Amino acid sequence: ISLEAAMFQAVREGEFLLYYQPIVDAHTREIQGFETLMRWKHPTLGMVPPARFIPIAETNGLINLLGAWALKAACVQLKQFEEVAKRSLYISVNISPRQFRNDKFLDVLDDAIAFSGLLGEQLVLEITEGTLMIDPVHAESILSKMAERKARIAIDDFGTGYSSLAYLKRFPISVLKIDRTFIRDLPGSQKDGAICNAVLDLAKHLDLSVVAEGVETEEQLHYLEQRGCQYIQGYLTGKPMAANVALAALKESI
Ligand code: G
Ligand code: G
Ligand code: MN
Ligand code: NA
Repeated sequence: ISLEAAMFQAVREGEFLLYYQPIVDAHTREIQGFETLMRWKHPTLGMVPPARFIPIAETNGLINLLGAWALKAACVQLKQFEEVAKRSLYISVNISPRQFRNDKFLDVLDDAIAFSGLLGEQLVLEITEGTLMIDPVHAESILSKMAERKARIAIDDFGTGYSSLAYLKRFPISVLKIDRTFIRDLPGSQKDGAICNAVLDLAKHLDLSVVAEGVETEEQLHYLEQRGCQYIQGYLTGKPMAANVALAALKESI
């Protein structure tokens, strides 16, 4: 059977699960929140990477169902993380272009917030530049409704899309996530250093938070921290992990 047919079966069988990658304070390294990353544990194929199944789900529309489940499950999970950590945390969830444009998206968001009992401000929704640019007028209306709910918007893979900086002025954006391709060759690469510095400077003046993605070495963390990057996400400070592993990490940190 095709991967696509297997996906519908997988939804029924509950084969999708969520991993959580820590987002830490660059200075203290304390966990501030987690990015939710979907996984598919297929009984015979093993772990199917999201790069294989998300594009299919995006094409056939299954992403709306999967994404709604992920958003709600992640919000509920965050409550348990907070109980163990004994402090407030946030959860960052990827929203695909098709989910973002779906009529039901705001209902899905409201349901996740109400069901979990999270505050809107504990929720970060990650979208790409491309998602905003497909239909900027519609995007503006959805984003303002998200802002009413106090949910924050992060631009994922920042700097890799085809868009102008004008959207940073137009839309209520709170967070820039520097794409890991700009981090990989730090601190050696002058060009990547210049790009990171420019993003950090821009963010400072626009009052945005910055998360550097794909941080794998102490040198990279040090470089970014020295330049005012407040948040770090990467294998150095935590790989994407199952919920029970994340819980253990939080327990250890108190
Ligand atoms: O670990 P990583 O392989 O988890 O994820 C690869 C890509 O899959 C990410 O860049 C992200 O864009 C996408 N992805 C992972 N989880 C989700 C999800 O829950 N929803 C959406 N829309 N995309 C996801
Ligand atoms: O596109 P998005 O930023 O949503 O997805 C994050 C992706 O980056 C996931 O596939 C995740 O597994 C991966 N990732 C997270 N940290 C690191 C890292 O330190 N190095 C590399 N190479 N990939 C990472
Ligand atoms: Mn992301
Ligand atoms: Na990214």
